[in-house]
Amino acid sequence: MKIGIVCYPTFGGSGVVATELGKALAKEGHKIHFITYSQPSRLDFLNENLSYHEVNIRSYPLFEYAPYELALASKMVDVVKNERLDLLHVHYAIPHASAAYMAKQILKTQGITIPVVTTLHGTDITLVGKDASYEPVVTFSINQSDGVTAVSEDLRKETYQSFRITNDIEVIPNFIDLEKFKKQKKDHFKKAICPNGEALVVHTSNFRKVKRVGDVITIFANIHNEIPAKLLLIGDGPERVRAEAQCRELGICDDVRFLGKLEAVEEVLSVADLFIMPSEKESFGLAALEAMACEVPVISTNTGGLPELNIQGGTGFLSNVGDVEDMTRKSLFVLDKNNLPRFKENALRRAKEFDISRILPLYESYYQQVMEKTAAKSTNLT
Ligand code: GMT
Repeated sequence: MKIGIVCYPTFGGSGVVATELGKALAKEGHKIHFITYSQPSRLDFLNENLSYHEVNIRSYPLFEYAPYELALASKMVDVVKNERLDLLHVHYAIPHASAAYMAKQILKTQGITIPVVTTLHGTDITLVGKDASYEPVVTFSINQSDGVTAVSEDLRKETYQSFRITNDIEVIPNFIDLEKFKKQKKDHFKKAICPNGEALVVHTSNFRKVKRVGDVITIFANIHNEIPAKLLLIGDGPERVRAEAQCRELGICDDVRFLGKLEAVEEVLSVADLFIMPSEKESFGLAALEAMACEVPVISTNTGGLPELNIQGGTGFLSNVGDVEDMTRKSLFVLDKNNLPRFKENALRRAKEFDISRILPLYESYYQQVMEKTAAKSTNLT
């Protein structure tokens, strides 16, 4: 198949899923064309099956806000036509699904039918999409997509609850490449961070409010009061400055390190003992899956799609949003030397259920289904 993939090229989960999916499809022999405003951060190589088309956004003094959606739609038209694509797969509804709708209508006037699959990732539904400034467009473009997928059962449910959706939504969960995300032997690294055998706690996120990084710091400070421990924070974003201030107030700066955006997250996860994800909302929790693949148990909230990934008492524990005392107790239980090996084993076993080799065929067969349905519909119309 020749597939156009549209996504945010940054470090965010939706961009990571889109890029890893494209790379895996290319390995299977499909021709993949990424259409984004800059080269996706995980697209570290290009080959005969992988191409990248940059969306050029022309600025003009009249534009206070450059019309990105129009530039994107124009680029989609161009790539679909010139590369003879079979399907467009857009990740994150805003503004990709509506731009794809526009591209599809333009192409229709030129006798070209292009099926569009939209994947809902989370905040495009649970936070931003619901806002009155976007809701009508999000509802319309989901209903106009030829196929819609959501990354968890919970996100599917929430989409039906929050929008007037007439389309079927297929659940295809996030996935992991276990070749890349696996526990590596990094004893020297562990020794450098935890010279006295301290427990190593890790958090990865984009440091937005929804991630509740403040709770990570509070939980860690509580753990630190009980046992020798270190905290590594990976990623960057608006809440980082506040989190740094909180560490200073709690007097734990010597045992906390902010690593910023990292390419090789798996190297840090390889030496971690516990991953904390206290999010307010989380449609799936890809960062937690990455940790589990590296044999790291997870303490998370019980919100969104997290209970579909993290197993209570198995791969870690789940608590109510904001219940830092409960998350502390559970963290200490998991970190107990008598319990940790069992949790680590379970985390890896669970991660294997989301191996890319299991999830990729779900996308391939869904594409096939959508293409057949769209072709049949357009034949009936002519
Ligand atoms: O909030 C993030 O982590 C980024 C965001 C995105 O769209 O880039 O992630 C969402 O999509 C990921 C991939 O499908 C999911 O694993 C995350 O759970 C989801 N984030 C939220 O729902 C907050």
